[in-house]
Amino acid sequence: MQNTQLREILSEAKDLIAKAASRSETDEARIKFLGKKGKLTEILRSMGALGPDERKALGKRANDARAEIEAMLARKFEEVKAAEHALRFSAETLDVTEPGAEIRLGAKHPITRTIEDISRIFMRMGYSVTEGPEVETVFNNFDALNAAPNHPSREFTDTFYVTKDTLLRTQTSPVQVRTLLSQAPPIKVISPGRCFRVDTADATHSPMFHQVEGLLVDEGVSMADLKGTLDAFAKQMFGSDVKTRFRPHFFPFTEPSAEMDMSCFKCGGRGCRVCKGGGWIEVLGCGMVHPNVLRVGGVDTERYTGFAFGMGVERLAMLRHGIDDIRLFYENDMRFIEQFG
Ligand code: 2NM
Repeated sequence: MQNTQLREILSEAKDLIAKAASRSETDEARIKFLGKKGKLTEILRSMGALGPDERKALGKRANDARAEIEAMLARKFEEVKAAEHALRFSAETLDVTEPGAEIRLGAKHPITRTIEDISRIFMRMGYSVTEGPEVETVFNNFDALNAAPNHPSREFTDTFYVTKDTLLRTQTSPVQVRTLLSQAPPIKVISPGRCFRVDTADATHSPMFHQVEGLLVDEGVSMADLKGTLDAFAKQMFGSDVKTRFRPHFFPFTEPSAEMDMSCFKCGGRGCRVCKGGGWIEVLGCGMVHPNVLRVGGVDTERYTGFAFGMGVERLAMLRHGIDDIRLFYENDMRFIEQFG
C-alpha cells in the first residue's frame, strides 16, 4: 500500500520539480514533499504503526525517495538560480563603448573679462579694487555726489527707486563715497560693478549695465596726474599707439570735468567704421573731485585734492571686439560668449 503511494509521490515530485521555473516554485515543491506537513514526511511519520520488518523495508525505500527528491531539488535550485542570474545580467547590460554625453564647458563672460582687464591695469598702478551694494541710499548715490536737488537723473523716470530713500545705484561712485566716509587719504581705488537706469533696451542702451569708476585723493593731485593716468590706461587697454585728448564737459561731482577721447585704435585716426569716420573714440568721463564731495567724506580740502573717472564696461567691450548690439551681452548664448577666450 505505502509502496505504491511512495512511487506516486516520487513521480509527482519529479513532475513538479521539473516544471518549477523559479527559486520560489522550487521551494514550494520542497515544502509540498519534504516540509513539516509534506507528503513524504507524512509517510515517514505513519511508519511508526508498522511492524519491525515492514518498517525496515519501507523505511529504506522512503529514505531513498527522500534522498532522490533532495537531489532533484538541489539540481533544480542551482538551475533556476543560474537562469535568474543570466536574466538579470542581460537586463543590466552596460555598453561601455557607447560614446559619452557631451558636456559643454562654460566660458568667462566678456563683460567679466573686460572688468578684469581694466582692473588689472589700475592694480598695476597701485589701485585697490572695492565693491559695494547695488541697492544704495539716495544720499550715497546723489546727495553726497553734489547732484542738485532737482537734478533730472533723480526723477523716478530715470532711476529705479526701491523706497523713498533707497534705489538701484545709477553709477558705482556711491562705492567711492563709502570709501571717502570710511578711509582717510591717501585713497586710490577703483570700483567695478553693475548699475541701473530706467532705459528702453536697444542696440546701445540697457537698463542694467556695468561701470568701472576710479578715485584718487592725495596731497598735490592735479589735472596733469589725471591726464597722465588715463592716457596710460588707454595705451595699456587699446595699444601703445593710441593718443588721448580731453574735452571740457560737466558732471556735478567733478570740477573741472572732461571727457577723454582716444585716437581710433583700428585706423590710427584716419577715419573708419569703428570711429565713424571721425578718427576719435569717446572712452570715459573724468574730472577733479568737487570740494563738496570731498567735504562730505570729511577730507580737508585745504590739504587734499583728487581726481575721479568713470567708464562704461559694455561700451569698451563692444569697441574692442566690434560688437554692434549691447543686448548680445545679456542673452547668454554660449556661441557668443565662447568667442572671447
Ligand atoms: C564719471 C566721471 C567723472 C566719479 C566721481 C566720483 C567720486 F565719487 F569721487 F565723486 N567717482 N566717480 C566720476 C567722475 C565718474 O563717470 C563718467
